[in-house]
Amino acid sequence: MLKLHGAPLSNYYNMAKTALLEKGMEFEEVLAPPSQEADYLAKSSMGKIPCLETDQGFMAETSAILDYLEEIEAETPLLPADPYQRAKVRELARSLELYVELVARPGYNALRGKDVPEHAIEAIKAGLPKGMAAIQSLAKFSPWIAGDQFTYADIVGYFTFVLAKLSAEANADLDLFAQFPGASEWFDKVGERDSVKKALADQKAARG
Ligand SMILES: N[C@@H](CCC(=O)N[C@@H](CS)C(=O)NCC(=O)O)C(=O)O
Repeated sequence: MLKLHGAPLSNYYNMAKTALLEKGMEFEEVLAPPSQEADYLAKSSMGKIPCLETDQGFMAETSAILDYLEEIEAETPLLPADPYQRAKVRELARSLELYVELVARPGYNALRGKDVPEHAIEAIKAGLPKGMAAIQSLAKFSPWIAGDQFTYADIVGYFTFVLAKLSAEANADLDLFAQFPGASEWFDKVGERDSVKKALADQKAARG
């Protein structure tokens, strides 16, 4: 059986977990913090979470995990059938990670009451509006982020914005959805899915 290693506090872990839940796949959760210990680095080369344990070995990087799940379980697809549309979903998911999640991430300390260095705040203020403009040009919200099919870009988007919105508010006094028609409605709609509710409930329980 597949084993997902990581922790429910991680937004990346929750992306992989939500995809497994959406697909109705059997999996076991193995609680593992990020680690630079040799035995964990052998499973996840940067020591990050999540990583997925399969019969053939381990893999890390959420985008690789999402693509792998899609290839082994195509009955409940999280990508469109058409190659161009599949690439557009991947383009959107990659853009969410590179231009929103990773830009907002240096500000997450503010959400734990810790200091964020001034240079990081400046990078968030400069980078997030640019990243959001890119997402705005790609997102459709009709009703899902990439069009009429619920895809893994919805999952990546949801768990990106859960934290990125808070980071933008705390560090840059910026409402990421303010000038983004359809974004709030889409976010709420994704949040109503059983898979997402389960991941959030487990996250809440882990916070104690
Ligand atoms: N690019 C990685 C990012 C995963 C990631 O950053 N995970 C965080 C937890 S949310 C982590 O393990 N942080 C510890 C570290 O960076 O050493 C992925 O797509 O899975």
